[in-house]
Order: sequence, then structure tokens, then C-alpha cells
Amino acid sequence: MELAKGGVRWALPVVVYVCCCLVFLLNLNSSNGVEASHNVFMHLQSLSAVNVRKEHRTGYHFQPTKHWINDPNGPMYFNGVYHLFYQYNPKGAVWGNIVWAHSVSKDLINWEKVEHAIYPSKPFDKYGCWSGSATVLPGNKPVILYTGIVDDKNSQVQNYAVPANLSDPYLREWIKPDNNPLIVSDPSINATFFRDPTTAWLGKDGHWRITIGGRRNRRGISYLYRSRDFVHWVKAKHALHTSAGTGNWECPDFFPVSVSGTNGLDTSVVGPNVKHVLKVSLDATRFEYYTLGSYEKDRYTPDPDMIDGWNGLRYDYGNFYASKSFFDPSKNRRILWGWANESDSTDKDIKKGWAGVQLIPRTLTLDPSGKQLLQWPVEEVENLRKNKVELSNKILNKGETVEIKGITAAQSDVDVTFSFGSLDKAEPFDPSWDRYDAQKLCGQKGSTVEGGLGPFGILTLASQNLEEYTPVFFRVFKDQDKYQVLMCSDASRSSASVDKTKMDDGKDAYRPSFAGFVNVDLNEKKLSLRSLIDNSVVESFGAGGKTCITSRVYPALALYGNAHLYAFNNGSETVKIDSLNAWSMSKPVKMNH
Ligand SMILES: *[C@@H]1O[C@H](CO)[C@@H](O)[C@H](O)[C@H]1NC(C)=O
Ligand SMILES: *[C@@H]1O[C@H](CO)[C@@H](O)[C@H](O)[C@H]1NC(C)=O
Ligand SMILES: *[C@@H]1O[C@H](CO)[C@@H](O)[C@H](O)[C@H]1NC(C)=O
Ligand SMILES: *[C@H]1O[C@@H](CO)[C@H](O)[C@@H](O)[C@@H]1NC(C)=O
Repeated sequence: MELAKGGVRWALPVVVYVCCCLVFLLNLNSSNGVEASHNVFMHLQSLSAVNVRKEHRTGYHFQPTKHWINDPNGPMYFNGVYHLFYQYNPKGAVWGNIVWAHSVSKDLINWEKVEHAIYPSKPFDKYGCWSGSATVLPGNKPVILYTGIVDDKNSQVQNYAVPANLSDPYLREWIKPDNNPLIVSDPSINATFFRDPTTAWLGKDGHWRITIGGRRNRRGISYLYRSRDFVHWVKAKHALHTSAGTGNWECPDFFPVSVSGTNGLDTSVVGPNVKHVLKVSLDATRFEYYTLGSYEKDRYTPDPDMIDGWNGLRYDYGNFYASKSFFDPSKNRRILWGWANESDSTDKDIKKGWAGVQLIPRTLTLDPSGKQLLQWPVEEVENLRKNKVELSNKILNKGETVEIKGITAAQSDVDVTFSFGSLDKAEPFDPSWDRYDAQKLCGQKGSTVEGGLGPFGILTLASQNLEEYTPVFFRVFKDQDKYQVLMCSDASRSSASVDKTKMDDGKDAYRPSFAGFVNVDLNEKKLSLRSLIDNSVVESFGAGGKTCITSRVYPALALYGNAHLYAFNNGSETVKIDSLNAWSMSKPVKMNH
């Protein structure tokens, strides 16, 4: 069957499928140090939510009405409609029974639920339908590639699915043709680490390429496959890329970025003004890293100054995983979707009746330095803004806080630029500190530890008397001849409750002091911060999107109208709020209900 060259007959029977994907738990005690273990709760997988708890549900982030979600799958723009598929358990609030749920949107903000797109049923996916990607082939024909599980040992193959009716604007029905699987592992591949095919790109030779994640011993691998017709795939002799000691790679994403502008590029674009990005999700650590580099002769080579391993650059230093990007031809941009899991326990998720959100899609561009990417919430989210409040030239002396009044702080968008008169008071960066462990440093030097230049920033989801708050802030250090800017999103004081019956008890919650360094020029003595605050989500963008951190928090007091927003300074250097704009955020009219 020819897929890529037109004349395809999609007239295959439509069947109902039920899919799954696995969630892994970190287990660093195994012999090779990078083994992941399955976090599977067999007895809870089909425990349907009786009551859905509203508390802590998001107002404008993507969330189905109930139950578990994980990876965003196959995002694409097709005939005026954005499609988002995602791993979903229709039967419960923990991972299991996974299907490819499907929602459609015209603006990336309002979403309408349609039928589940893919479910297991056939020998090539009977034990699960895991993550994958969409490619729009010439002739305007979308095709999904996804990982199918063929046995109870989690052996993985790659399958495809096509729309049943290309005239249906929402592409509600998908067909898995009988010539699946398209790709099976060869003896050099461990079939239990062979998953998550990317969007395909077309080489000048007319052959399609995809990459698939895996590992050999401790080496993370991104396998490369080629095909002329999208049906017959041959593994390239060399992987697209590998990196020692990183463990299993999930959800690889590989795409070009423009070095000469901010337009996004279609996945097949190559040329002199193009750099490539390879992102991988690390199964063992549950975070992602990316490198920028060059792509030649079907090999990807990170630039020499890139860190190609656990200390590499991250899209986000918080709850953000299994991300995937796509090119949006309607606005010439590349958009990134990431999944945020919950930070509470499985038990709490079952009581809530839901788990997981998709974060606000982000536009991805190359920083003018060429050394990192910039991320910014898609402009459409600004349509939800209302009740604007402004503040400017407001001095914050040491120990001062100022409340930003007039918005619903629990569901808001805040964009602030701070300035300071001097860098002299930056604290010395102790050479014994781990330069790659910003999170540890934030744990030691949180908002309550007075500093020199910083900590200053905002207190999100704060109760009136600051019994609880999630501070997002900067702290500047002097490190020999340069400055290190630490950005923190610290969940450690996010909930005042120690009541075990509440959603947010202090005992078993995961409340990390997430942090990253911001590679920013301080010549202008300014630092900017934007946060999208949404009941239990705080998604922050430092210095125009150079460093991003997402926290999931469960306030006990700062709920709905009882949430407050403050700006603060706890450093001896006076800082000024140059400008601050904040808005209440409306609920989208349509959100998957
Ligand atoms: C395909 O979709 C179009 C538009 O929704 C519809 O009019 C048509 O009946 C569909 N065709 C089939 C075979 O279902
Ligand atoms: C694949 O990896 C798993 C997990 O490390 C291991 O148990 C299994 O033996 C490996 N399979 C092969 C064929 O090497
Ligand atoms: C600022 O520091 C003081 C002294 O350590 C502390 O009591 C206060 O909570 C800090 N403010 C914030 C917002 O963390
Ligand atoms: C999200 O949940 C926390 C708390 O349970 C875990 O520590 C993280 O590993 C997990 N992240 C992912 C991507 O699964």
C-alpha cells in the first residue's frame, strides 16, 4: 500500500481499540543505575471516579472532565483545526486502559472533545497503544505513527493509523490498516525499549525519516529509520544520535529552528540558516533535556558547547515531561506541548478523580545567542485576559511585599519587569556548589533566606497572611568574573495544611524547590518574569522564556477568591518593579466538557 504518493484508499473497516502506555518510577538502585520501573496499579486502573473534586482543577489549562492523562500525542494543524491527542485512561484516575483521546480546537485554547482516536484490538497493539506523532503527507494526508505493544512483556512495534474520512473536519475516526506493524525491532534492539516515533521529515533524496527512542545498556539512543513510501521502513546503519549514561530515551523530538528569524520551520527544512534540536525524555530521571546542533548525512551532532546528558538544557525545570512539538503553518510557528503530572499521591488522585494536565502550548524560537531556545505561551492565551491591573516604578526595599490587587489571583497571568541599581550586592557563588544542581541551591537559598541581590519576585497562590505561598523569584550570585542568576519556583511552602484528610497534607506531597539558572545578560540591570497561575499550576517564564519552570501545588487556604498575589524582595539591594501587568484569566468557553 502506497501512503506517501497519493491514490491511497482509506476504505478499511473501522474498529474500536483500547490503548495503554506505561508510567515509570525512578529506581536508581538497579545494577546499571538507570533502570526505570513500572508504576502500575493494576487494582486501581479501572476504579472509575465517583465524584470529581473541583478544588485544584485548572480553569484554562487543558484537562478532561475526569481521570488520568499523560503524554500529548500527535499534535497537528490540519485544514484550519488543531488536533491534540493524548494518553488517557477512560476508566480511572491512575495510569491504565490507555486510549488516544482526541480533542480539536480552532485557537489552541477552546477545545472540543471528540471520539477516542485509537484503541488496542489488533495483534500489533493488543497490549497497548503508546505515544506517537502525526505527519501531514504531501496531498494533505495526515498519518499517525504510534507504538503498539504486542505481548505481556511490553515488546514494542511501530504502527500507523489514518483518518477514515478526510472530509470530516474533525477527523473523528481513525483506521489502523492491516499491513501493520510498519516497523519491528531487529536483534540489535531490545524491543522493550523501542518507542515513541517522531513526526517524519523528508530528505532531499525523497526518503522519509523518523527517529524512535530506546537504549542499549546505559546509552540512550535515537534510532533512525528511512522510507520511500512511508510503509516500508529500513533502519539506518547509524542512529540519529546516542549519548552514553543517559538511560532510556522516550519521546524524542527532532526539528529545525531558524537562526535568522523567529518563524518556526516545517520539520523537513534544512539549510544554512537552520540549526537542529534534539530533545529526549529521560525515563530514569523523569525530566527532559535538549541540545542544539547540526544535522548532516543523517547524523545529529550537538554543538560543542552543548551538554549532552543529564546536566543538559531543559525546556522546563519543573513538572514537564513527554513533550512534543509541531509546526503550525497557519502562523509559521513551532509549538511545544508538555504534560504536567500531579505532585500529590495516587491515593489523592483517586479521591480527586483526575490526574494530569497539558500545559499551555508554547511557541519555540532560537535565542539570538544561538545557545538555547526561548519559549513563550502562545499568543491566543492572551484572549482570556481580563481586569488588567498595572503597577510601575514601585520600589521594593528589603523585606517588603506589595499585594497586586484587583485580579483573581488564583487564575491569572502576570508579567513583571524588575530593575535594580547595582550588581554589587550579588552574593558570592560558592565554588563548592554544584553548578548543575540549581534545585539543590534553591532548596538552601529559598525566598526566606535573606540575600543581597534577590531573592525578589512574586508570591503566587498565597494566603492572605502568607501561611502558604509558592514564590517564583530570582537570586543573583557573583561567580568570579560573571553572574549566575538562579530562578526558583519553590513549592515547599505551597500548602499550610497538615490535615491528612485534605488534598494537600504535608506528609506525602511532593513539593520540590524547582530551579534553573538563567543565562541572561544583566547589563541593563533588569530581569523579567511571567507566570501563568491556574489554581494548582504555576507556569513561569524567566527572562523572556530563557528559563521555564512549572510547579503543581495544592494550596489549602489560597483557593479561588482567597488566593493572593504579591511581589516581594528579600535581598538587601533595593529593587524596583519597573512595570507589572496582571490579568484575571477567564475560563475558555469550550474546554472538553
Ligand atoms: C465524511 O465527512 C463528511 C463531512 O463531515 C460527511 O459529509 C460524509 O458523509 C462523510 N463520509 C462518510 C463516508 O462518512
Ligand atoms: C531488554 O531489557 C530488559 C530490561 O533491562 C531485560 O530484562 C531484557 O532481558 C532485555 N532483552 C533482551 C532481548 O536483551
Ligand atoms: C523574607 O525573609 C524573612 C526572614 O527570613 C522571612 O521571614 C520571610 O518569610 C521572607 N519572605 C518571603 C516572601 O519568603
Ligand atoms: C510526577 O510526580 C512526581 C511525584 O510523584 C514524581 O516524582 C515525578 O517523577 C513525576 N514525573 C513524571 C514525569 O512522571
